[in-house]
Amino acid sequence: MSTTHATAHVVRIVLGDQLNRSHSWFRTVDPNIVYVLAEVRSETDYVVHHIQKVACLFTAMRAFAQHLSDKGHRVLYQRITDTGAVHTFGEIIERTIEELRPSLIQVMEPDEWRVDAHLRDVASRITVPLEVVSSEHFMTERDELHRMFPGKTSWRMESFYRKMRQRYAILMEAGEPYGGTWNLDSENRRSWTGTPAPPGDFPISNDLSAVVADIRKAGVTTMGTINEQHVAWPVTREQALDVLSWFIDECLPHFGPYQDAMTTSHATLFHSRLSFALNTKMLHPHEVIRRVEESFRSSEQQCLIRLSSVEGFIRQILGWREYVRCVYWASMPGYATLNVFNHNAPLPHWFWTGETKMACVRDAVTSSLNNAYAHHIQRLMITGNIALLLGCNPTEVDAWYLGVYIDAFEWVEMPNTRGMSQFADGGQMASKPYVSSASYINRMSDYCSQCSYNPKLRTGEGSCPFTSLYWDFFDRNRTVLAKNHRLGMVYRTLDTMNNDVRAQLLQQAQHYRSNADQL
Ligand code: FAD
Ligand code: DLZ
Ligand code: SF4
Repeated sequence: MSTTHATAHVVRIVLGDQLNRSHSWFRTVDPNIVYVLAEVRSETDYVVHHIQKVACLFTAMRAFAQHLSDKGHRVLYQRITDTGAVHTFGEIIERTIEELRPSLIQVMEPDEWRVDAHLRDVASRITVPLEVVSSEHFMTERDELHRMFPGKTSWRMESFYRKMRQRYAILMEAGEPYGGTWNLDSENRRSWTGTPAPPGDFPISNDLSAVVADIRKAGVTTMGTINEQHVAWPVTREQALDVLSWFIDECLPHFGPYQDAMTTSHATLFHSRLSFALNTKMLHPHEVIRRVEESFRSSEQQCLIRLSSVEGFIRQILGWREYVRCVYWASMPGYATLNVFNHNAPLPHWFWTGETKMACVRDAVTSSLNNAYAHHIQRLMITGNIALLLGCNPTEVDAWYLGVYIDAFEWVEMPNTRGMSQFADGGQMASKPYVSSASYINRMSDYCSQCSYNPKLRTGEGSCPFTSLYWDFFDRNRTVLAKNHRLGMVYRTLDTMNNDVRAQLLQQAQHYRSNADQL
């Protein structure tokens, strides 16, 4: 796969999450252009990643390089174990300049601020021009929020999403939302008690033993577990398309209503598991949306797929995914330090072991450690919820989320974690903090019946930590939150509570916060 040291006019760097076969770069084969992909320690080590994430990413990069080479492109690939390997993108570029003497270096727009800054620094040091081109992946530009909502410094996903539906004519009819409503979220809040039957077998199982051996040989520190011979993530475009077809056939009909449901008996329920394929650009968001809309329109006579499922799914990709990216680029680098509540508690040890008596947290953390995956509501309303209620430092929370999930890249991880789940931005991207007491978790899951704590008890031995911590959170963050009109009801309830009851709740919460590692 690697080329000789013959010179090249242009060197194009392809980052590990830029595996977009349809990019215009690859339309023609030109012997004067060399493509460079590299496994580097700067990327494996900026946070401790899940072993499945590193193994899948390296495998997908290797397969992509092989694909380019098979098509006749000149490709240089550095494996992490290569003798003489260098370990930043800057060093890769400098070495390539020395060896190939190009007159131009090109990169696709990186998705992370950290890498963007690094490449800008490299560009200022090298003698060859470095040109940045679009990754041709997203459906919005980095500065979209400024253009869509001039002068605003906080935004709401719903208005963004409606504009996107109109711009791309998705689920629209004669200029109006299909079915007459933009958002059918209110239909999507069912719990799951065994029916409908869970989806059929996931179509992918890869043997990644060889790449795992390389990662271990290189001494990369990782977290989580892996069953090396059966890794259930797509690592090529063909596999990603198989997952998309599987999702449409097996999951989409039930995606909407059970989107927020949680159960110990199925880790992914009707969720697509497409985020890794999307974030590494093996799939384009527009093609996923198109396939889903087409399957709905072709089945609508038979009513096989509900509009609420299709709308709910499309909103995640056309709405949330694009929106969080725009929030990221509108707010970095300052966003990474926001901490409106001054939360500074350490993340409890059970985030790395799953060893907690709270059944809901145990299930969400164990799934994360074993599968590099938890679905959205587990991330938001279980692990994110408890971290916020305990007052954990958002930087520690960010690092955990950025490491543990297969799909975690900072542009999408940080607005979701620091913004949506920890509300550390004070409401720049979400209108209120996503926290709940036991009653929500009990309603949406089968966790509480398997728990050492009692969801009905608010204080005393065995009382559910979520409930007392919930009231304590609003009580101690009154200065930041009391003026929020969406929280009027919460504060009215807190203020009309019997004084003794409130004092007991706050005392209980204080006890739990002081003993977080023992929960
Ligand atoms: P599905 O439920 O099947 O949804 C389909 C697709 O919609 C996903 O693949 C994803 O591309 C997109 N999507 C859904 N929700 C969001 C969202 N809130 N933001 C962006 N895209 C969304 N997603 C990531 O891709 N990377 C992350 O690092 C990440 N970190 C998160 C951290 C927290 C605290 C929370 C609350 C959410 C996070 N999400 C992240 C969003 C979401 O949880 C995942 O995209 C989703 O769970 C991936 O699983 P899936 O492919 O089965 O998704
Ligand atoms: C996440 C990651 C990891 C673990 N390793 C590599 C790597 O060795 N080489 C590479 O090019 N990319 C890797 N990545 C993805 C990058 O971190 C990602 O491309 C940038 O952060 C831009 O989003
Ligand atoms: Fe979670 Fe509380 Fe229910 Fe236990 S009782 S599963 S801690 S919500």
